Amino acid sequence: MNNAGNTAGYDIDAVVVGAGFAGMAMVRKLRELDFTVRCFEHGSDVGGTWYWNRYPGARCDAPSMQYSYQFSEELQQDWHWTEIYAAQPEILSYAQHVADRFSIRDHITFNTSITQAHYDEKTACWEVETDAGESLRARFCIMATGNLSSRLKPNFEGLDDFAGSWYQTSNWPHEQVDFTGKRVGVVGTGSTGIQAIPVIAEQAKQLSVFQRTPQFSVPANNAPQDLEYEANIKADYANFRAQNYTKPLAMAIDVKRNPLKTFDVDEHERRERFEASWNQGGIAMQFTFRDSATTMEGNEALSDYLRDKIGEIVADPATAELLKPKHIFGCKRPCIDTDYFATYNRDNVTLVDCSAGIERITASGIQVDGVEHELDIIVFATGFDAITGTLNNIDIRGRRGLALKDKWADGPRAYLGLQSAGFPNLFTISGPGSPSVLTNMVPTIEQHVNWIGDCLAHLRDAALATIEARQDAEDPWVERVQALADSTLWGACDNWYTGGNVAGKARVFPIYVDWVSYREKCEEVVANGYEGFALG
Ligand code: N01
Repeated sequence: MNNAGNTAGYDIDAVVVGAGFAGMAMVRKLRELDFTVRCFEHGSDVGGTWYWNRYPGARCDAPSMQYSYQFSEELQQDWHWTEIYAAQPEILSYAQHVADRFSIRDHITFNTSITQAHYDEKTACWEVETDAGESLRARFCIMATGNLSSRLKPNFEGLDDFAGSWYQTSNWPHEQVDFTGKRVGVVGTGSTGIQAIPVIAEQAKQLSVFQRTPQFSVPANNAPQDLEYEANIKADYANFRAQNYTKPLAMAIDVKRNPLKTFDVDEHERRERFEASWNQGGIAMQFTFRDSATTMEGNEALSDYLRDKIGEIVADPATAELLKPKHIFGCKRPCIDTDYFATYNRDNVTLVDCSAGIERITASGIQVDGVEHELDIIVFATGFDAITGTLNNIDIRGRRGLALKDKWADGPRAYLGLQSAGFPNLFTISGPGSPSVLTNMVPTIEQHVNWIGDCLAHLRDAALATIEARQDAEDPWVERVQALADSTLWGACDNWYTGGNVAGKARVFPIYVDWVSYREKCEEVVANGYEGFALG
């Protein structure tokens, strides 16, 4: 399908927005299928999340032998991950290697954002415009814009007056920031802050952590890659990947699935089992008992164990108390750390309770409860307008000029998280209504990429021009997503899953919580002739 300058009314088969792991895989897949494609990326290189979030301590919390592409056997055989959980520089260099190895960069325009994408019903084309003033017409528009890509700007009163330097973890400079001899303040104690704080503490003269809400965190127990383990996986990588696709979260978790519920065992055994999960580290903790994440009693037992752990690690009782979360485990995305709680035992680290809010930023620091904390550098790790933020920032209009952000004003509505009714030939990779951020992202991105690629090839083979989610498929899907979410405890407090961290944003849990049934449904839909989609 080489249609550049064609007479069919479009310049290119597909526009892909974003060159993170999703956009790169999509470009490669489309080229493999001989579609013409152009990808636009706001950054100056590939890598998405791993391009922007280059703050000290940034590291993946899914094992890298799994958080990696599987489309090329040669690639997965050749690449060696040096640690169980790779650090950001290694993941970024992997993305760059993939881009070079598969000539993906040839199709990417960097330093360029898509500002609008309007559907032209007459020609069944997407009219796309960039912030560089370029316009082009594409048959398909594929949003690979990421779930955590729209950073929340720090909007603290007085920030402009601050005489020192400030940084945002999600827009970290490419040059190293030197904290030596500096008084540093970190605002935010989510996954990002919890990774950055121990590393910054090692360099800074004084570190003040401004905590609004304490968080649960479990040690990663990261270690150098075990070469025997790596060799075993590489001996039959394809089978390992195939097995993982059948597992919850699309990930092999090295933990025996416990058929027991929390209170099926006595207190002593319960403690021993929690202890074993803690020592194993990573996300095993939440699978200690069958009901750890699903019932209030099970959750409370796990939460209490984790609060006790904080008390054991942190020497100062008042600081330990302040660090203990009051919410239940999992209603904010649990964190995985290296030496986070132990960092508060350092003489140069102070925890500042800003649960009543940061009053203002002054020329010389941050003021909380009338007390000014003097700082040379402030690091904001204050999170994202997740899942819909980046999509809503693009002027996307479907049939009859309907704006996607208006359709989604009360929460995103999409079928399988792949398409939204009224927006033909527009796809979202890991979009709202798919399992996305509750899975191991790279394999589940590839599942979407393959689904979309195969779908476009099917349309071409069948001489069809459009595919569009049907309203009567989308509505029950949205209800199903909500019903599944209601069976968990994850919507129980303000978090970025639900939009609860963004003022004025509609509160919805737009993530399908069961990867296994989701993948089966996607396959079933295709087997039934793209059931729930209108093909035209
Ligand atoms: O963002 P967050 P994040 N005044 O929203 C605080 C993924 N990730 O960047 O809880 C004071 O979780 C806010 O406080 P509160 C992962 O999925 C993965 O840390 O809203 N504080 C919170 O403490 C993760 O969940 C990896 O009360 C303010 C923090 O800022 C997701 O990204 C690594 C404030 C924001 O936490 C997002 O994590 C890193 C204010 N005005 C991230 N506004 C790995 O794979 C916000 N806060 C390892």
